[in-house]
Amino acid sequence: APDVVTLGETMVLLSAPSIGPLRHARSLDVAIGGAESNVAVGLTRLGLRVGWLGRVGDDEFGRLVRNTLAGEGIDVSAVTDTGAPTGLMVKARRTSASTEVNYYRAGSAGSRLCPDDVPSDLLRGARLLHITGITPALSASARKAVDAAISLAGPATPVSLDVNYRQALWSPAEAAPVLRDLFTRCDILFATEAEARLILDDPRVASPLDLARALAALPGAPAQILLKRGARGAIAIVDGIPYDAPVHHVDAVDPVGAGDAFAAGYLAEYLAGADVHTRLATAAAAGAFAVTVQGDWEGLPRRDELALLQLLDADDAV
Ligand code: KDG
Repeated sequence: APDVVTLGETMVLLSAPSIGPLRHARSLDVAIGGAESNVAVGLTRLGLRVGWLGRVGDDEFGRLVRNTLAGEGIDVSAVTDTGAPTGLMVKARRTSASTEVNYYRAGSAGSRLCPDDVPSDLLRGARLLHITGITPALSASARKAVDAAISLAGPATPVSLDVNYRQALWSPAEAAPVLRDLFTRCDILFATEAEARLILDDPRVASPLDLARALAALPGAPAQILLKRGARGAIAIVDGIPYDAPVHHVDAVDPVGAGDAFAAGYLAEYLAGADVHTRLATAAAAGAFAVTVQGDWEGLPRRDELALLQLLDADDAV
């Protein structure tokens, strides 16, 4: 049985290899991406067994999603949906420093995920369930699938939630109550500063540490709160104690997927029984690796590659 189970939508990711308006791109690279499967790849490379649940279309893109994840060693329990196509995500680089993502996923196979797609036996044996705030934004049935996964995992299985608010999928007013509910049902929370403000609904809270503390003080708050600050690092509050994650200055070429990498690094060490400093060190390292490579997950490190970070880190360069 897998150590970790996750569920969500994984799309085919088309990205322009050249910089500039997408309509002038002469070709597009074909890959895949999805927040939860990105985390699944990261955890697998760090030595865990991971099960991914989702839906793909009965099409070549669906077969690409399935093959890629299976090829990474993930236990794929994907339903093939004959009634809808695999969703697409298109990534453009308008300038060398900006990445823009557009979805073609409304009504996709992945968004039709439903509670029947969540096998109880898989969850019963898992040591962790990982979910994101993307899945409940996809459809009512996908939201129910997330609820079913949490229920099936049971109170003894920790749940990690990456808030992953996506403004293209729902408004803050729609998202806030759903995300607040998930917040009280998770044990480990990953959020950006903007996402923390969305959950808190308090624009007065200013510093990152105050934000993290305010989250930790909410009723039903998870014991582990990770506030991600991109290139400025991350703050954790674990069992009431604050921690700082290391900051790495690397040559970032594609920021998409950094948060998933951070989550994978943190969760892998958490499941290995490591202390909070080690969890944060691996989280920060995995994030640094992810952003130095084009693609949402391709740059994720294996355990034996983590030491290569010193070669990436501009802080250590002479
Ligand atoms: O975290 C990166 C993901 O956002 C990306 O891989 C695509 O799952 C995705 C989404 O819905 O934005």
